Amino acid sequence: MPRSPRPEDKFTFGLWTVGWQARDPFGDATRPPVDPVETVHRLAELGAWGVTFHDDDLVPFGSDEHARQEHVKRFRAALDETGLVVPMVTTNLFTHPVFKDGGFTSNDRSVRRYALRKVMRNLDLAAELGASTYVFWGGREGAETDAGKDVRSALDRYREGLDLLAQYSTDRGYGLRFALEPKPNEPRGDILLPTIGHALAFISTLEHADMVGVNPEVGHEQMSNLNFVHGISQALWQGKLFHLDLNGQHGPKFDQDLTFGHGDLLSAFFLVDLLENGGPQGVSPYDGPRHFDYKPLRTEDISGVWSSAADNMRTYLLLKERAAAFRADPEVQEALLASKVAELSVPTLSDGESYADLLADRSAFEDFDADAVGVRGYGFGHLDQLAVEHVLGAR
Ligand SMILES: [Mn+2]
Repeated sequence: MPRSPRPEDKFTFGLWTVGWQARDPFGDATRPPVDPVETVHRLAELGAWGVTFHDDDLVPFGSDEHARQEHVKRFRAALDETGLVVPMVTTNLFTHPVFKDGGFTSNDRSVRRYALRKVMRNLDLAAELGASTYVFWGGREGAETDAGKDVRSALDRYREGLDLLAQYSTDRGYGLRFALEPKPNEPRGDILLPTIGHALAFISTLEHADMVGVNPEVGHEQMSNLNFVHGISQALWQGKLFHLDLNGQHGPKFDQDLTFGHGDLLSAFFLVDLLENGGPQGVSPYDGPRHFDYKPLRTEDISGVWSSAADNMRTYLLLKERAAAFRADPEVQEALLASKVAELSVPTLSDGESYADLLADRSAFEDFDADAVGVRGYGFGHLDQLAVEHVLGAR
């Protein structure tokens, strides 16, 4: 039995997750709308730390300034009552028909100018609510046809938009960090910056590259059949893991947004192990929010919504317990040693050794018995079995 979630676990949820009315391309809503104020109270009761939102989740699109102020005021009051924080905010540049060809990369210049203004207005609100991260998911930045989109120009415009917004945030002293969220497809046939790797390469071209990182989502990488743990590891390695979206996914298919762990459980286990124990001496290499971006199943009623929210946190804490037990198991430590896992952190050349020294080292080549070394097994299978048994609670 895991303990109950606590604010120090830093669990956060998007308003749009529990608030999803379960409309899909084939069917109508199966649930009523949920008032953001109720979401704040429910999440606080469940032990969450914070809540996140797209501008339009909090203030319906097209609201006048007075209505906007009222929505924000009610939300703020709920935050004050519960102590919930808003660590991340983002923009909806995908629902309204005006964004059907994208926001920052629409072929229509007037749409691009409108999109920038929509983000700027919401950056003001994000800063006002104390957010430290601003996420950009460009779900409509893409195409269905290669004929209709000049991808190099689209990337120019994407960069222009992010450079401008980074300058705006910096000039205003907002202290926000931007996090780009990759996704390969859906809703567009092909989305720009489809994977963590594409996003990292793009970020290196930005004027304010230092304040821009990534917000990878479990299912988005797995839709492309990529290993999420590897992607997160590289983002950490490059100092670019600014935020992350946890959920579940059954391999390459449509974006399922399942409850965390409900999909590839072993990957979820190794992800939690990485996030909680992956640093030197077992110190967490990531201290940001554990943010859930999932959708309660369309088959569930409103009570199923709140129980699924709790399930995300419960599964994370269970896996955290299992990962700690895995690390503490003497047989696992022995297996790690046999597999030479720690040896990979030893540089291939010694301190001060040059390639000339390597060339002079006969034991490295001339006298190296490749056949004998080639015979040795690494024991990764045994290590993996130990992990499986820990996940199953068998050890
Ligand atoms: Mn998703």
